[in-house]
Amino acid sequence: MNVEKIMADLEAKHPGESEYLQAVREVLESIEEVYNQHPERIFTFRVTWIDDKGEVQTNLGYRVQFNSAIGPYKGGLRFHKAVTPSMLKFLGFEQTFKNALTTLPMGGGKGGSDFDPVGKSDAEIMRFCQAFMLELRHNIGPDQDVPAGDVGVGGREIGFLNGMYQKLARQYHTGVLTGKGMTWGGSILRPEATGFGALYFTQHVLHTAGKDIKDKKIALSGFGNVAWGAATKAVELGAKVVAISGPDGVCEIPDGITKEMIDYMLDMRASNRNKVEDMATKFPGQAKFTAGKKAWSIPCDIALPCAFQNELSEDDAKELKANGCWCCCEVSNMGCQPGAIHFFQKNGVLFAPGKAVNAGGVATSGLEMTQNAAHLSWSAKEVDEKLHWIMENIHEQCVKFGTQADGSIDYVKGANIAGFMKVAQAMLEQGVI
Ligand code: 2IT
Repeated sequence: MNVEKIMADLEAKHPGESEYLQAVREVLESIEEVYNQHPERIFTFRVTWIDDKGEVQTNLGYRVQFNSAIGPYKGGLRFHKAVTPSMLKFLGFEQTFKNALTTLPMGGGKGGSDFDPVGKSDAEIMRFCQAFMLELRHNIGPDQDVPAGDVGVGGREIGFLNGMYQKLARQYHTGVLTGKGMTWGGSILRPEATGFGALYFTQHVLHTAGKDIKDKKIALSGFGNVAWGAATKAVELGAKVVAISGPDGVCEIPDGITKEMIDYMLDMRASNRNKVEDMATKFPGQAKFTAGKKAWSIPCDIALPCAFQNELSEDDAKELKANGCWCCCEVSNMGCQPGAIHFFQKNGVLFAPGKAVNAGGVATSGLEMTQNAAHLSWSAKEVDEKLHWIMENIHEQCVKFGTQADGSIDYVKGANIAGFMKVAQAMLEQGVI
């Protein structure tokens, strides 16, 4: 984040408010230098496990504890062959601001491994998760650091991780991980929450622009947990999901995704094959697979990146716009490349960034922690109402800090400033530590 750019934007918006501008500059300058570069702590560890052939495999595991000014470190674990410390640092950095936006008392963290789940058996996944927890357990706990899922880590993996944690630590607190199963401390709606929250946020963006989601065509990328939740809520709200995608290509669904197809996304995730083509094989009349193409090649009104960072390039943005797309809400963390964001903003395509749009996931993790701490569980209605309120509040914060002189809303600026100001204030008030 660049202090001068933020200040120039703020000065344009609040001309002459010298005390306010001075206070903001002070906060930004005092924190930025130290903060941007430096997570509080990074653990790196070796993970050895035995594959189904009886051979020893070795991976690297990490936990980045980025910032704890607002509460215990909180953020997901990513298992993906491309995981590096750099990737986890960017995710931990984003997570810190995102968590601040949720209004809940959570600091920022991220972790994971370069373990590649593709093609692994359930038994191999279990042995890997157990070996990973053998090390990770030393640095986590309900008031210390609370990991959850991310790419490659869902309910199955959280189960294996939690089982091993409890066995090793002999501590049966339910709040060590979030995204747990419903019978062992999980929150109802946590699996759906990232996608549901993203659609609630999208609705606010659309309503603020005088539009409605009903009957709109949505192209989304991925077919994992986040894409599944987003597709479920999109259909419930009357939109039509016309594309899903995977690393192998895109499935076009001209008549819109059905409930059966959405259910099948869960089987595709559980199979560890990582191929979206399986949807077209299962539903040949309804889904048409094209190898090597992205979801952004399918004409739509709204694009929802739900897979991986940098998955939407400037060229993709141009193709989307040329095909009639007028809104992109980033659901994946940093899903759009800078050139794509710039193009959207310059060409009148509504754009909102991941740290605001996808915050419903970690927010509901926060609600899971609350339920665990109080030893109770809330109903779906209660969780959904809280999730609604949180997404509305995040949207309001974006409007407050991102409204431009011409009345348009820069959601990127709004989310960055709102999140940053809260973290910076919490750090300043707690002194040099
Ligand atoms: O990127 C994210 O916000 C997540 N992967 C969810 C983190 C969490 O702790 O629920």
